[in-house]
Amino acid sequence: MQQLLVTGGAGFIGSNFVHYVMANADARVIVLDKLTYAGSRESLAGLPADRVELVVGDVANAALVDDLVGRLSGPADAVVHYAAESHNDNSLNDPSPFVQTNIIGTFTLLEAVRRHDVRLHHISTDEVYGDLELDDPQRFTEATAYRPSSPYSASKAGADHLVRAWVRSFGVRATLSNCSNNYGPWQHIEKFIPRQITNLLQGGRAKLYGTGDNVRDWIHADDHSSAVWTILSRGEIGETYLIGADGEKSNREVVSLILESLDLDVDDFDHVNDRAGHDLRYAIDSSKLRDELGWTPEYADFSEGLRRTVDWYREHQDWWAPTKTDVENRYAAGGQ
Ligand code: NAD
Ligand code: TDX
Repeated sequence: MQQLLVTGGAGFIGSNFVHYVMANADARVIVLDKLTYAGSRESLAGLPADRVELVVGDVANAALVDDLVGRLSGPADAVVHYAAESHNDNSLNDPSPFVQTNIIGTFTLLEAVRRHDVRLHHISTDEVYGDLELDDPQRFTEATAYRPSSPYSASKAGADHLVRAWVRSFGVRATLSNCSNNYGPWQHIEKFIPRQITNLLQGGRAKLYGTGDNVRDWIHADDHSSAVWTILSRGEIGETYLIGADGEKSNREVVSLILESLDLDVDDFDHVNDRAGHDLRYAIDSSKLRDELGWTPEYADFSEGLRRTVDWYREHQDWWAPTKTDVENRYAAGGQ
């Protein structure tokens, strides 16, 4: 049976991928996850114990990573690397874990897959390309130059460069993907969409950074998982694929849709302090993935996906409510 090592598999997008693999493939998964504040065992609950093993540990722990990668020996076995510090605001407050996990962690993994000659798929973000003007007709493509803005995106850019260098210099069998903003179940409530939903569910108000004109290109996490699976199955070694679902929306539009889905007034939000260095717009052209590998997203209707996400947070208060006060206190300290 195919074996996958999924780093960061107890986080938002990694756990979605593990569920996807269990539902769609005949594979076993070892999850390597440090269970930082962003990881949760609950996100993996209910999966078959004989096919999913959770190893709690650090992707920058060379001995542990070498041992786990060494267990992969079948022709279709692979590492799928999601583990990262992932929140821009946190990277502005303390960049150090971002450098450690995103750069040193990726380096550690690369050395292990090089030693054991194991296939790697590296998960990255559209933020490595910096931002676009609101009226720029060009979207990001695989040829766009790197121009990261924040400590988070710079650390992801550094990791991407390491992966490409290991492909070229050492013949490591790796593919890369850079995806746009994800939404869906199990996303940490520090992030934009779940923060607004949970504020409103608790009777608070939505909080828009700055003017709210910033644009993000939203994709449901299920579609990110199917895209990664497509690349893992049919992608060409050494290639990068951009993943996006044509989901551009301004933050203000997203807040309005969330307010509407909760039957609240669409003006029921506050403008709060802007993020330092706040990227204006991201937008992905995913033609290469669609044309060369035949991938298409399933969630065509963002407002429907968002409504389902609102329902999910309503039904999973036990998961998020215990951390809500701490998260909001941290935002309040920064005027956000
Ligand atoms: P997340 O913060 O929800 O989850 C990250 C997971 O990694 C957590 O389970 C955490 O415990 C684990 N982790 C952190 N440091 C670790 C370490 N040193 N060793 C082992 N595990 C560690 O993040 P996410 O939103 O699910 O993002 C997953 C990946 O997808 C990241 O690489 C991120 O850069 C990328 N990405 C995210 C988005 C998005 O919109 N969220 C978009 C594009 C790409
Ligand atoms: O309360 C808020 N109000 C607000 O207006 C928060 C938390 C955010 N925002 C804005 C900032 C961004 O313009 O919403 C937008 C989205 O913010 P985040 O959820 O923090 O996402 P972003 O910074 O765009 O990065 C995300 O997408 C790319 C992920 O967190 C990254 O891991 C991924 O690489």
